[in-house]
Amino acid sequence: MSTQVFIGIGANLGDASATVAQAIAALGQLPDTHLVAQSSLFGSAPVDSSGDDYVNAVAELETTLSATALLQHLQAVELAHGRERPYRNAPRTLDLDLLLYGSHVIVNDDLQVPHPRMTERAFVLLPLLQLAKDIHIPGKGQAQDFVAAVADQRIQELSTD
Ligand code: PH2
Ligand code: MG
Ligand code: MG
Repeated sequence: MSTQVFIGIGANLGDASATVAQAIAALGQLPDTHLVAQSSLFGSAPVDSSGDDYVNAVAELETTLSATALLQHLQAVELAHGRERPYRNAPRTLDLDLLLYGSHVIVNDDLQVPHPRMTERAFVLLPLLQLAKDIHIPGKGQAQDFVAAVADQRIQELSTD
């Protein structure tokens, strides 16, 4: 049985648009995984972070990987793009966040799913809703019900890819 998964993608160092596009391609190459859809790329002001505007997107996958195995692959793709972690929310070449893993709720030392801050961030909600306007966030509610509260966060669609 495969699981529907949504990955949040963000970058604000280097050629962020190119990095996000390469990351989406890399997600499509993961073992036991299909890339189902990708959102547009969005430009967004840093939230609790610094530096240049981010480029953000969301990818929808179908996978038979466990959440833990998928997380390890995401971290390998981040490292392949030169990700360093000098401090929390530091500017980053590439950030891949496991937003939703089916309707599972996962809390362990390495992983929290749904991503704990996804309902507070326009750069997650808008691309996610492009792909799945009726998506439900386990333990939280309908994703679209959180959009009004993030209307003050600056974000714009960069492309219609
Ligand atoms: N990621 C963060 C912190 N702040 N801001 C924007 N605009 N986009 C991000 O992807 C982002 C952020 C932590 O992962
Ligand atoms: Mg993140
Ligand atoms: Mg992350």
